[in-house]
Amino acid sequence: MKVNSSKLFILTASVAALTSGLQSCNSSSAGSASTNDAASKVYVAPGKHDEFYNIVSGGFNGQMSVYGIPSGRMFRIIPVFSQHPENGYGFSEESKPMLNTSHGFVPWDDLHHIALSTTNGEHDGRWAFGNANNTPRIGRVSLSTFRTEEIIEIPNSAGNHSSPFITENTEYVVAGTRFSIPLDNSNTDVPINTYKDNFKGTISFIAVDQATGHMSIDFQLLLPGVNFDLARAGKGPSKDWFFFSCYNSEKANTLLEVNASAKDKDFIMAVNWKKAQEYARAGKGKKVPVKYAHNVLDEKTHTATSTMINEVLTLDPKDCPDMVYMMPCPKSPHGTDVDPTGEYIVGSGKLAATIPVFSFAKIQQAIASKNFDGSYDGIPVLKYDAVLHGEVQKPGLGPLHTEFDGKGNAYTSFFVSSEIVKWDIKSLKVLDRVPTYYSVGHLSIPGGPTKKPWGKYVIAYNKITKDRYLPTGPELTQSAQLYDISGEKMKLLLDFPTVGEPHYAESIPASLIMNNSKKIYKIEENQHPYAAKGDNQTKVERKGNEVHVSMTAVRSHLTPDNIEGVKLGDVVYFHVTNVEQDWDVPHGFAIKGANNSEILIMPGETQTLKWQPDRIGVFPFYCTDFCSALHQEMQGYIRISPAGSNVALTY
Ligand code: K7E
Ligand code: RUQ
Ligand code: CUA
Repeated sequence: MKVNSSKLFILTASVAALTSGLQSCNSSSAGSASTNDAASKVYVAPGKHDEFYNIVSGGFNGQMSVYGIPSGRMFRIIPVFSQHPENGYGFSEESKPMLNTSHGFVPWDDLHHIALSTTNGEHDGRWAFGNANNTPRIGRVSLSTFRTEEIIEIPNSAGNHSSPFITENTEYVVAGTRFSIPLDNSNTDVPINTYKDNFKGTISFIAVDQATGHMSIDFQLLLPGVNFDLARAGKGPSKDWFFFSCYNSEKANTLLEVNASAKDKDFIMAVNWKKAQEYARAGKGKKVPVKYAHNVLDEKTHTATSTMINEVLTLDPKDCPDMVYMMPCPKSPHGTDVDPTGEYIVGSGKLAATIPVFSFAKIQQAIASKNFDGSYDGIPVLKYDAVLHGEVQKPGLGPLHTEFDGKGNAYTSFFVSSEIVKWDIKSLKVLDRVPTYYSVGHLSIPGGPTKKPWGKYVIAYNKITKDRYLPTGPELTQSAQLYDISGEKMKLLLDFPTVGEPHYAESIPASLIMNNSKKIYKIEENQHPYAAKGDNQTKVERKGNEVHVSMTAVRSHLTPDNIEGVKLGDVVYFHVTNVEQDWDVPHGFAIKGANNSEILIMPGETQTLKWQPDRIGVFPFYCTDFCSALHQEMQGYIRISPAGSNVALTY
């Protein structure tokens, strides 16, 4: 659909009007940027594979989703912080502990950012990390099973937005708090207007075990009460450093829209994490009491266990010199991004008229010569001019995020002027701009945040859809757009709808993942305590008022399929083992009246549905996944008798 420039102007102008301080709007690049050969460039013929996996945040649906690029076809939803009826995640007994927190069972969250694991700064295809913004957590998804394997809660945090961002060799995943809060172990019942005295910001450094991927909070930095927004680790020369954008350096606790935009500059905080690690090892930290959950999926039983941890090591910059510095950055920075060489750090002030680019070499010189501009809460502030490589002038309105193509170019998303702008990192000259439909948030170039971008495409994740698709009532699908960046000019190729509200996404060559993608779980490795690895191992056992059914599922029967002797007041656990050993033959299991979804069992594994019958009668159960010509025959009955009846247990 062609959208004329006046329409785009009205849309972006009304968005601009919502943002104080911005009156004018630039509509220069409106119109359709699509090319004639676009269709052939995104066409992946039936039976052919896409070139890239695109792992996309689901935003407020709490999941990650997997797409193919360039086709834009969606392959899978991976539930992380949300229950997912399709595969029983968060409903099965095995997966429920994954969603446990210090607040109890929290089966929803807001997943903003994806971080794919790297080795030596390049994608390695092992894991995808994602953050929970609302009840602070980090999840780790295996890129072999495409399942959530681990979730760790973050203490002393609220609004875990500045995460997960990773160091060059995935040594650490960081989690920075967006909302400053009174620390968990302090008096937390304080008047909100004592913000300036009582509220702290924290950044957690979560160590990742390279063999297993297991996460543990190594240490936490106690920082001024600003709002941490986004971050990037350095790479190459800057690999020991981390850069965090901070807004609300005014420390406002009300009407942030106005009060947190009072100052001309906020900060990008530079942290020498290697040094912080040394301080932590040297005993400079303090262990403080907290309470947070750590949930891990066991490989052999496919069962998650949740452990509560009650202390965390904190480091205070006052006790740790030369660890943290502030760099002034024009107005309310959102994204902070590091180029593939590791020398340039790009700040994106949402309300700024320029894009500042900092030089890592200059930062080092300024630190060595103590070229400071005072301090902020005791943290040295580096002089803006001393650390600046330069500013991109008049790039657009409302810069948010920047990705790189590995050829010396940067691509920045502009929410307010609704466009992607390509510019040269060294000369800071704007080279090209294309409109997005409409109001892009994050953007993604395959390998864009790594040392070795694959380039070729940029994908825009747009916040506003308007007229792009067939209308579906008051709410419209979210939208992504694919642009060809192989030439000098960017070319729009495709719109495709997305699930939830994508924030960040990463794309990785299919070749780095597809050969490792798990096909089956070996039945002989199944150590689930209730596994029945063949029909001869099926059984029904009573333990007090618990009835445990060890059932098998195979094309095309469930065993046992007639169960009697269960009474009202009993709790029934259906432990269903899929004894198939073929790729892509799941069986499902559901029972009438169960209020907790179904389960889906992959070949070789056991999953458990807990069911508390609420009345007497005969209840059918069946396989929910169409698995063979006789799928409809995969069914059975369980009889529930009155409490105290003497019907014998038979099956
Ligand atoms: Cu990464 Cu969307 Cu949470 Cu920018 S945020 S857009
Ligand atoms: S039957 S393969 Cu469930 Cu009507 Cu459809
Ligand atoms: Cu098994 Cu349908």
